Amino acid sequence: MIFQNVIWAITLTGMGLVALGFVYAITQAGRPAEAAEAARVNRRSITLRRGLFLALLLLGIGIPPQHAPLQATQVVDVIGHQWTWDVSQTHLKVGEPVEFRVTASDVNHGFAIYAPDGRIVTQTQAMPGFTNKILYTFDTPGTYRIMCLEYCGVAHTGMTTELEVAAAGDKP
Ligand SMILES: [Cu+2]
Repeated sequence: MIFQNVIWAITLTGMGLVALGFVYAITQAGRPAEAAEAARVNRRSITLRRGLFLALLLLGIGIPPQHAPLQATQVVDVIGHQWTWDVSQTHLKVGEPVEFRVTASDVNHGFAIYAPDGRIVTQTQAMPGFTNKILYTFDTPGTYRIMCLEYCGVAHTGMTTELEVAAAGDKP
């Protein structure tokens, strides 16, 4: 299972629990409170909050750090400059994961890859002093276009370059 899908499932479960909490609160609204009942609910709420805090703490410890290697067979270092892309490797293969490590040397840029049919396939921010990683597997060979998605100065629109993605078995 892909890591993002695990996080997505955890997020949905959490959202579901919060929604159930709201439904419970709504069904209980308007009921007169008794002192003993209020004290019991308060104690229970403290116990629940402690348990939730502990669960989140344990979950947080179990999540792998962002700087961990993504185990891609192809790695591409990308640096955005005003107004060019410095791409370490422009010839890639279909069907094998590519790790893009994206940063910038000057200002924020938007790193986006467009398929030959003009459809955007993946994107991230290119930020000075920080490296964003994308793991992407090309499923169609062809000439892909890298474009900047964030206005970064007067020649922003010219900030494009190309990636050649070869079919499996072809010479990259
Ligand atoms: Cu730009």
